[in-house]
Amino acid sequence: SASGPNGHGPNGHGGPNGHHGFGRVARKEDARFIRGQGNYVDDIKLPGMLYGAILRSPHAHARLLSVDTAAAEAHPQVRAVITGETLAGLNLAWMPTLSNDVQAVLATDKVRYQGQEVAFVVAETHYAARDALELIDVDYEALPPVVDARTALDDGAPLIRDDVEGRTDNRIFDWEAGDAEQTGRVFDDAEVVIAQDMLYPRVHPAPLETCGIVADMDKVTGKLTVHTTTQAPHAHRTVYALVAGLPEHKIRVVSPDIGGGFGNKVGIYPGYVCAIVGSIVTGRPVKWMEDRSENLMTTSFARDYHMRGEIAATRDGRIRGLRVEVLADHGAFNGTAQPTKFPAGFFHVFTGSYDIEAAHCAVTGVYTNKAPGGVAYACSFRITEAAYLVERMIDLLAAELGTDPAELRLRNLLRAEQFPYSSPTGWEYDSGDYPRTLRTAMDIAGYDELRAEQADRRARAADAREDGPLMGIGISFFTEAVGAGPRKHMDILGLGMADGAELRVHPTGKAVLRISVQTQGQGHETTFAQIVAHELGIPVDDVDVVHGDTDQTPFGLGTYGSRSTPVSGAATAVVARKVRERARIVAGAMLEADPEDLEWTPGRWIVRGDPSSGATMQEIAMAAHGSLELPDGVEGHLDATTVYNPPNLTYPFGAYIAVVDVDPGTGKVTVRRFIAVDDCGVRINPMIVEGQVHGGLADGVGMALMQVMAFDEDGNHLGASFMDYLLPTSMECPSWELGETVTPSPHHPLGAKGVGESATVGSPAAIVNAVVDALHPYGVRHADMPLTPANVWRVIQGRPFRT
Ligand code: MCN
Ligand code: CUN
Repeated sequence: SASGPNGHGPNGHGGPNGHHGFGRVARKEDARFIRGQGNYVDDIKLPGMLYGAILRSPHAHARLLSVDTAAAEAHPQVRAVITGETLAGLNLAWMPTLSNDVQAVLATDKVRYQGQEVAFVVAETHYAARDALELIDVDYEALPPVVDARTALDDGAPLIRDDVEGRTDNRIFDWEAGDAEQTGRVFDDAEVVIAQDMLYPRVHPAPLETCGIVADMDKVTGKLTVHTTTQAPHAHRTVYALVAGLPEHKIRVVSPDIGGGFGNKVGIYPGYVCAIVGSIVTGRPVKWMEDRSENLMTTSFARDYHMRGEIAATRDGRIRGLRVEVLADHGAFNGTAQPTKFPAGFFHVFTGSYDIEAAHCAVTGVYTNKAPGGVAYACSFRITEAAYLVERMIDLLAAELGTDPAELRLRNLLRAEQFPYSSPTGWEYDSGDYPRTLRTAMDIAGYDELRAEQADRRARAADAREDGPLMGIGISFFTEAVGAGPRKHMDILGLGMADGAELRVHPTGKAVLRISVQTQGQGHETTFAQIVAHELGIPVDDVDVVHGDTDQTPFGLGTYGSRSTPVSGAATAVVARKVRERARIVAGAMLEADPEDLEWTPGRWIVRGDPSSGATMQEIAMAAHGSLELPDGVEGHLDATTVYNPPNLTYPFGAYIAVVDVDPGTGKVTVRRFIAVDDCGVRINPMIVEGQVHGGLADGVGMALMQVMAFDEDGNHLGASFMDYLLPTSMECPSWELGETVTPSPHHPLGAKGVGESATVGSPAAIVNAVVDALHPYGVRHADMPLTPANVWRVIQGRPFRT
């Protein structure tokens, strides 16, 4: 049902959520959020609950000589002090990471980054636990740290992972994709070759709610219940089962309301394991909540890719080859989250949206003395870095050739007739019409007029030596690969990436959908109800969505990589269609007709061609639970279950245009306008999609202009508060100008593609391209993020202004 761009129109029939399907339905979950009645982990208070706090390393790299806990244990309110030694006795000092490495839960031998977990105190109150941390006496022998990834493989670099037998250096992996030889040949006879080094700095997802857990081990039943901030409850349960040796049916993971995830809540952190052990040791529930600095210093970072890009082209602007070398800083333990076979995630989709003959990338991962657990922050598994790289390279090429960057893109974008498209690094893009999307963005922007305004301003600045702001226009076009993923291609820690769904229909026609994905703000309680309503023709308000509790939902891998709509959304459509088919048989019995002779009209099965003879979903549901005689072999009720294994990923895309003004006196960048045209196939709820895009665009402003997790040469973390690590606010954001095109995914039952990370992936390059474009009269080719006033000012110092 490729309805118009806005689904079935605003708010449809009846009250807002009497709506029977897709469209701008008001978010159901907001009823509690706007009343301040959300229920977050830190709101949970269990009888007898204790509080945990973590002692953390002040050093980036040091040998642990001794940990004296006697004074802390003597504190009247302290119930337990757990150290690495305690955990080693339980065989829990180390835990597996999402990348098949191991990570220290509490340090036993060395500390390997500032903020690493050293001891865990459990006390009657949060304050007592914190106070007792100061009574623990730790003796460290400081070691030289590896702070800059570019020195990690130097001869004589300090060895970080001496816990692994036989390891002699800080190399984690070497990985490549594409055809090196073919790409080499294309570069050898290319007319134009351009190379550029660039850094995608280390940033942080920084959700407003930090990470936390309430662990409750019931010694009588042997059942462990954890309430926790997780984007993937079922995956966490399986990892706990494997780590702790507990059977899965004795573990219940509950994820209540989540105050933003952005990838930060995919992994399992040492504090979670400590709280569980704390509950086992004390026999009481234990709560542990991070504070802001702990969240910024120790949990999943994002990016930290040192990239060298090379692009080969003809003189008249036909791109022929792309080659990339990456040095990936993974921190002290390789805890990045991505499908097992892909140590650099989906970075190798880096040819992006262009028709390129040959491509090759080589990625080397290294350990450094920084926090582990990368890939988080709306990245589509490293596609953020990939999209940034290719979009910068295209602008560099445009500048070299003296071609307009929009023109260069239009000349090289994949054309509609090339889909499904097989990329040089092995991807099959499902659908797209890229030039149409870029032209739509250019129309909204008034691209030609903007270029004319820019030329005029530059001329005036050159003639009159005006000191006014410099205007820049930046484009980025991105393609994502989201909806991981087909079982034959990918798994995480051996777990396949298919999702279950269960749908029950009560006798009165009200429905309950059970899914495994976990909303963190994306509005699943609304959009998944809309999918069921759309398929069964019942009101959205008649569908309840149950999620975030492993005891109540089918298995599935959770919400990240914008996979909820592509995978669980598809599962929901499939299970609803199963219910609809069961309803057809019941309707046949009710109408005394052959089910084959019935046809579906929204909400009703009717005798083909006779709308006066039919049964609504509500009537059918009642009959299915009643005394109506059903044909032999047909079970009563309408309930159904399914497991959806996606045949391919979905490939959403978009064209973004940023207009910036740069003050050459201060280096301050103002984003004057931002045009975003997204294509995520069929939109279930256009309002929620636009909200997702707004959020991601703000992320882009943050990364492009403000954010970096910096470290000094001793490995001290310099961004551990919101005074130093800046979040964009409405003050830094323009009023977003959105457009859309709709190219349905041919393999998704609803034609939908994911969208939750699109704008974060696509927007940084547009802003950086715009700033570099503004600085063009100074001969600037490239500048690394974040383009803070100081960085921009420094880049243009000593350079003459020439048009
Ligand atoms: N949607 C739609 N039509 C489409 C595609 C999506 O109506 N064609 C709706 C979906 O039904 C869902 C929302 O848009 O309600 C996002 O869907 P999807 O693209 O499937 O992404 P996920 O639900 O899997 O969300 C994950 C994604 C990721 S990975 C990060 S990171 C991120 C993001 O979502 N974190 C977020 N957006 C976020 N938004 C909020 N408020 N908070 C976060 O932590
Ligand atoms: Cu990469 S952040 Mo989102 O996939 O949870």
